[in-house]
Parts: sequence; C-alpha cells; structure tokens
Amino acid sequence: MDRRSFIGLVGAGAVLPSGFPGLSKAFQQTPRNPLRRAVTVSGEGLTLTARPARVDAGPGLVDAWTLNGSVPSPTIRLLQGQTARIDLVNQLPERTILHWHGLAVPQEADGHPRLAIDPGETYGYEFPVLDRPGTYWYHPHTHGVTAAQTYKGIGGLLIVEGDEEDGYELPSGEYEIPLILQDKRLGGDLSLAYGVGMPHDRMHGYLGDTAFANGVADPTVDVRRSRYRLRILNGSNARIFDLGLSNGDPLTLIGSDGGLLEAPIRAERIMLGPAERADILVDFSARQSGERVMLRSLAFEAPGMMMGMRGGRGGRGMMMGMGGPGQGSELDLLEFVVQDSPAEPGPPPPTRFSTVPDHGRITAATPRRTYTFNSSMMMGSGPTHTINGKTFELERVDERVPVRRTEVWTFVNESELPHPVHVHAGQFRVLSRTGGRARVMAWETGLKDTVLTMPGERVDVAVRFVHEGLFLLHCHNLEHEDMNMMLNFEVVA
Ligand SMILES: [Cu+2]
Repeated sequence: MDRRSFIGLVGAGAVLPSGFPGLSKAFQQTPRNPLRRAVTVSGEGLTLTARPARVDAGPGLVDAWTLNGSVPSPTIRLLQGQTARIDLVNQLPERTILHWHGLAVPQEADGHPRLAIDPGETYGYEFPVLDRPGTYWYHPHTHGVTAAQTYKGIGGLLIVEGDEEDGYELPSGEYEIPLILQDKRLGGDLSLAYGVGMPHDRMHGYLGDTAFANGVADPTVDVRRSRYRLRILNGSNARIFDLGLSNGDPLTLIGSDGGLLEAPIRAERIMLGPAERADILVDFSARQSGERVMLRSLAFEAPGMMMGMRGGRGGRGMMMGMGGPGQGSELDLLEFVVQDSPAEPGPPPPTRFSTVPDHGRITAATPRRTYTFNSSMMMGSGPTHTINGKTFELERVDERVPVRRTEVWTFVNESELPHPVHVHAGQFRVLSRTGGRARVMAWETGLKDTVLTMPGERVDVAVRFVHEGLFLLHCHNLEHEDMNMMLNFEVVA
C-alpha cells in the first residue's frame, strides 16, 4: 500500500464510530469519542484556514477558533525527506502565525512572532522534513495571544513517517490513536471562554477543570482486545500530566518528542509537561470485554501551589478553587471501554530500536551557556516571569550561537513553579539533571525539544542547530510564554 492510500484509509477510518455494541450505547458514546476528530491530511499542497467556528465538544456545540473548521486541527502526515508546502490563511479577527513544534525548519518557516500575519493575509510555508519519524505538533505562536489562540482550539499533530519505523510491526491504522490531551474550563453554558485576569492564572498558568482529548470533553474510546499505539501530546496551556492507567498496568514507552527511543521502556507513570509527547503501546488483549480502563493524570507533588500561602506574596484566594483542580491533582483523562472481540495479543514489542542520534562527544571544552528561569510576584505589578533576568523583546537578539556546533545548555529553575523549557530549531539530548528529581527520566532518554524543569532543578542538554537564523527559547507554560518568558537566539555562520 502506498503512503497516500494509507492516508486516505486512516482519514476514512477516523470518522467511523468504533463498534456498535447496541444502539443506545452507540448513541451515548459517539459524542464522547475523540477519534472521529482526527482528520488526517498530507503536508503537500495543504491549505489551513484559521477561522472561528462552532464545533461539537461532546456535550454540545462550543465557540472555537479552528483551522479548516475542525478542533483539533487536522493531523498532518509528513514523510521524512519530503518538502512540506502549507499555506496559512488568516480569517481570524486578529493576527496569527503557526509554529511546527519540534521540527528543524528554516527561520522563515518557524513561526517566529515577528512573522505573524494580519486578518485577510496568507503565509506560505515551505520546508524540508529533516526530522526523524515521530510525533510532533503545530500551534499558534502569536506573541501575547499564543495561549488564547491555542486554548480556543488551534493546534494539531504532525506525524512524521519514514523507513526508520519499518519492520517493527508497530500498531497502525485503527490501532494507532493520536491524542491531544488538554484541560479546559467548561462552563455550565458550554462556554470555553479564556481569560487570565486573576493573578493566580498569570502566575501558575491557566488550569482547567475538564479533560479533553482531541477537542472532546470527558472522552471515551471503544477498543478491541488488542494492542494499541497511543501518540500522546500534552496540549495543555499549563497543566502537567503524570500519565498512568487505572488498573495499574505499566505503559510501554517507545518514543518521545523526537521519535523512537533506543529500546522500549516500561513505566507505571510518565510525566509530561505542556508540549511534551509520549509514544506508548498499551495492550488490552488480556482485558475482559466490558472492562473500563482509565488513562489518568496521577496525583503528584506540585511545588509552588502553596506559594501564595507560604511566602505571603499573594492574596489568600490565590490557590483556592481558581479554575478547578490545582497542579498535581489527580484527573481522569480518557476512558477506554474494552469491546467484545477476540483477543489479539500481537507480537511482543521489539527489544531494540535504532540508535538515537546524539550531538557529538561532550568534553570539558564543549561551549556552555546557562539560562536561569525565575517567577516572582511583584507588589502592584503582579507576576513576572524572566529568563536570565530579562523579559522577551521581539527584535532583541539575546544569544548568538554558531551553526553546526555542539553546545551544552543548562536550564536552571530558580523559581517555585515548574517550567517546561522548549528550544526551537532542532531536537536536543538531555544529559543530566541535578536538584529536585536529580536524574534523567526514562521518557527523556530519546531526542527532546521540551524538557520539564521543577523548582530547584538544573538540567543540562546538548544542542546543535543546522539552520542559520533567528529562533526562540521559551517556557511552554503558555501564560508564562505570553508574559515574556522567552528569548531570541540567532544561529550564525
Ligand atoms: Cu514557565
């Protein structure tokens, strides 16, 4: 089967409800099934039109901002080595621009906010797909409103395919489930209004009270007694997910931000900050028909949630009931319902994948840079989020980095809040973490473009860039990013 007919099949399959165990059940479940939303398109000659639309969020219609009228935005399948050609048409009432998160693309295709287009304008992207097969994504990068535009519904998965994944017999077709997991505040009137007037939201980021998968609230997925590949994106503005299954079964992690790991890893929980991805195998073949398995975010200790109380820097209401459960609270994300079907265990996961590229040998002579992340609550002016003591300026170049040179970058979190740090222009390797969790986590052993730093942690990563031009380093807590926790680095010859 060639790639294009495969794409057609996935697209058609995705709109069918999976299984009709009975009319009443199908009637109940179809609105909560997030899979019918994952429209799949090719990245060759694609037009994405940004426009407001009313979309079905499961319990009813909500006002959203969309690409091509759908939430989530279409899943784009790219082939490693191809040239992607994608036009963005802006029919929103404000400026916008898209960023291809995780891909090493030339600066004019990277969605830097200085490239944002006005309503009525079109931006043409053309870039070679250099990155490994894996699960990437795309989202708005319009400075000051990235959080709002993403929250309102713009953003989708980018799936890169290529030879490297051939021969591993990974689940595909209907057994491959792309999932954009998010939290939003779903009002009783089904409004998804976004607003960060409260100091709490501006300090911690916007936390929701309802789990969404692919734009569907409180999602449910019917599965066969078989093995599935879940391509999971934490697409939240600010919430960290510590993923685990309600039945205690371990997750088999096969890939992270930049493609496959060197070998599958079994983990009972996988912590993803905003923008991080996990490629996971889940086996339902030993489950009974009718069994329900919840994918949830397990409770974890979230330093900083007590900030307002402890340091006396904020009002008493700061952590109380603002927008649902606080960071680190347990949250049900998506329920799998095992259907009455023959058990199909399939082949065991491969014991080894190909080698993850590194960025060359690291020695004492390797050039180093340090980026220090800080958040503070100022009397009168509210929260301030800085990198190396500075806030973002659109035109100021903060660092000049030689092209094709390996460097070690250290991210130091001196604040009392988590910061997921994202670097544009290419994938990095996580070398070490000191303080806090004090180790490189299992899901950080492949290529990464975003790494979570908890308070007190120092994370060393190896970077190397192939494109010259102006790129960004920023916190991917979208409220922090919009509040200028971002800097420009220029890759120079
Ligand atoms: Cu941050």
